[in-house]
Amino acid sequence: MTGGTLPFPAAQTLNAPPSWRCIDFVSDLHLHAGLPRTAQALARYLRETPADAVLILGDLFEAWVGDDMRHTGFEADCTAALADAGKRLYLGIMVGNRDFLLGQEMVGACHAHLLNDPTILNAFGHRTLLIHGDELCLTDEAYLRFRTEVRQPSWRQTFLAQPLHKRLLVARQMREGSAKHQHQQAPAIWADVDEATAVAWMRAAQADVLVHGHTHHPKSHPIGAPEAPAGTRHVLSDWDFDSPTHPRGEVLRLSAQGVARLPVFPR
Ligand SMILES: [Mn+2]
Repeated sequence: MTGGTLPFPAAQTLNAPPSWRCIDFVSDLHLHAGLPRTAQALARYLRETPADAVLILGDLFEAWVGDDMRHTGFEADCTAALADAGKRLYLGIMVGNRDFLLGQEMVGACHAHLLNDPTILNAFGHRTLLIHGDELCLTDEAYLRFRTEVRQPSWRQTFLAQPLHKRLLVARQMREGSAKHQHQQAPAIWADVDEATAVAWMRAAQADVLVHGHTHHPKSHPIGAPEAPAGTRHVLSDWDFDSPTHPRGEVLRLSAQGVARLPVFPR
């Protein structure tokens, strides 16, 4: 597949009310029970942020095999922290490639709003295109075939009809398979968002800002050819405060003054 050939999917529009002063973006926390500090960092961040809206752009959870996961253990604690925030501010949750089965029940329990991928955010005089990013990593063809399959309503229904312990087993097997796959790849050839297609999507959305996660390579830079600039691309940071060697986590904050990258403090 070459750049620009993937049609722009039907997008949802989120109009920021005039009362909003600041909007935060985070993504790729990849929460699971083995990352207690990262979960604590999220809870603290949600308690302390002055933002009117927190928009989570995918892969909040490392694995999500159905909204019934929210009732116990680690996931129940995360749900409580999210729900506490969702009662005070606009909490938007977009699913990623890891937690694509997160659905309305979980979102409702968090007092949150499910964000379509893509969503166009109208705020502070800009149209900002929000995506997770996996769909535009066009070189990862095996993954894109998998994505098409598992996003079918029939696949979802069949999978979710299985008992929770079976679904958890499948998730573990998929994660182990994915870890093996990543291990075999040289670090230099990680899949990135196809910029030509991203520019085509920005034009289709009439957006001059693009915000996405997924690649774990945070940066902000102009996008589009120099003679035909399309605007600015902001790639979000992943979070991992349990890493002994490289603890990390960042918030992208949008306001009338522009965009800032802010560190997150785990405790
Ligand atoms: Mn992802």
